[in-house]
Amino acid sequence: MTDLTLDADCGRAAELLKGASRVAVLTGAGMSAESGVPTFRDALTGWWARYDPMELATPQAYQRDPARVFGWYVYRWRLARAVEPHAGYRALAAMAARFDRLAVVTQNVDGLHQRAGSKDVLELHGSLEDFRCTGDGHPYYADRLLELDLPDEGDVEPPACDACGSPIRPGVVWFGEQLSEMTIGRAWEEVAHADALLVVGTSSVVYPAAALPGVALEAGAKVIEINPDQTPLTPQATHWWGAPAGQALPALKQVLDQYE
Ligand code: BJW
Repeated sequence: MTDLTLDADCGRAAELLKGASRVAVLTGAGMSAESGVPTFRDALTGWWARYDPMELATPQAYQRDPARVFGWYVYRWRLARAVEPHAGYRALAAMAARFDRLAVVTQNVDGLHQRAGSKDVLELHGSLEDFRCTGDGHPYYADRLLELDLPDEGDVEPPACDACGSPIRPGVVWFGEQLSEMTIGRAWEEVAHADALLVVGTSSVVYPAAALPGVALEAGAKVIEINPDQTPLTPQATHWWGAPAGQALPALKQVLDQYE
C-alpha cells in the first residue's frame, strides 16, 4: 500500500480542514465498498447478478414483485450485519474529537457509521434495520426476520403486519419517495453551518443529497471530495482526492493528528 500521508492530496485536504471548527461529512455507497458492501453502480454478484440495484430501489418494483424486492433487502440486511466498518469509518469517528462538531450525513442504510462509533449521524435514505407495514406504517422489528424460515438467497415473501395484515416493506427511501422532512432539514442545517464538507464515496447524482455540497459552497465552506472516480461535483469541489475511503480517511486523520 502506498503511504497516502506523504501524498500532496492528503496534505491539501488536511490543510483545508486544519482551521475548521464545524465539519460535515456526506457519505455514499463507496464509503462501504471496502467493507464488502457493493455500491449501486457495481454489478451485483451471485444470485442477484441478474438485477440492476437502481431498478430494485423503487416503489414500482416492490408493487410488481414484492418477494423479489423484499428478498433483496433481506440479503442486504444480513450482509450489513455480517460485515465490519473498515479503518476509514473508525478514523472518521475518532476525528470528531478534534472539531467542535462533526456531523455525518449518510445516504447509506447499512449502519456502519454508528457501529464505528460516529455519534451524530443523519440517515437520509433510512435504515436496513427499520421495517414497517405498507398500511399504516406500523413498525416491524428486524430481529423478527430471524424467526422466519429464510432461504440462503433469492425471493422472500414479505411477512404480514400483526396489527393490520398488510405486507411489510423496508424502511428506506426509494426513488420518487420523499425523504423525512426533519432529517433532510437537519442535514441542510449541518451543511450550511459547516466550515468544511467532506464528500466521500458518492456518485453525486441522486437528489436531494447531491444538492448538499452546493449549499456548503454557497455558504463559503471548503468542499473536499474523496472518490477514486470524478463525479459531477468534482469541477466545483475545492479539492478532489482520487483515493479510496478506507485508505484516505486514516491517512487524513494521521496527518491532522500531527498538527496537535
Ligand atoms: C468509492 C469507493 C471507495 C467506489 N472509496 N469512493 C432533481 C433533479 C433530478 C432528479 C431529481 C431531483 N430531485 C429529485 C429527483 C428524483 C430522484 C433522483 O435524484 N434521481 C436521479 C437519479 C436523477 N430523487 C428522488 O426520487 C428522491 N426523492 C425525492 O427527491 O422526493 C421528492 C421528489 C420525487 C420525485 C421527483 C421530484 C422530487 C429519493 C432518492 C432516494 C434514493 N434511494 C436509494 C435507495 C435507498 C435504499 C437502499 O439503499 O436500497 O439510495 S437509490 C441509491 O442511490 C441509494 C443511494 O443512497 C443513492 C446514492 O447512491 P451513491 O451512494 O452515490 O452510490 P453510487 O453507487 O451511485 O456511487 C458510489 C460512488 O462511490 C461512485 O462514485 C464510486 O466511484 C465511489 N466509490 N469505491 C470511495 N472505495
